[in-house]
Amino acid sequence: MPAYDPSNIFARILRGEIPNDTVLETPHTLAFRDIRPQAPVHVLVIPKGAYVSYDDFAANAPDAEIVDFHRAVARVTRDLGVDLDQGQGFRAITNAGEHGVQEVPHFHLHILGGRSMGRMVQ
Ligand code: DGP
Repeated sequence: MPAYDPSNIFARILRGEIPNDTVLETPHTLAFRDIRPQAPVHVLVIPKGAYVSYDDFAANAPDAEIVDFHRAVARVTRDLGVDLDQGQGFRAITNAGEHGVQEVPHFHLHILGGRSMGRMVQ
């Protein structure tokens, strides 16, 4: 696992150095709109802790942070109306490392919805 780089853009957002369009904040998690949205709903959900990627988070975060993060994901899908009770669904993806073409080295989950996202494999 590469060392966590505290100068990454999401660490700066968490420190309040860069503004963001927050949709939800919980004790361990922040969700905010992606600056380059690829769908009508495009939100990034990030843990407040310093984790490089999903495997880093899943392996190393305390249980309380992991639960808080996933409950926050569910709340975001409900609050933005893309959950399956009120909406038509969403896609949740995370990019990790070079092959995942991860741009920002702080673990984040993309929540995309508001339109059909298409098949992943054509
Ligand atoms: P990736 O690391 O490839 O999973 O994608 C990073 C995403 O982060 C990309 O969709 C654009 C978004 N992004 C990059 N910089 C900023 C920023 O300063 N603010 C916000 N809200 N989003 C950003």
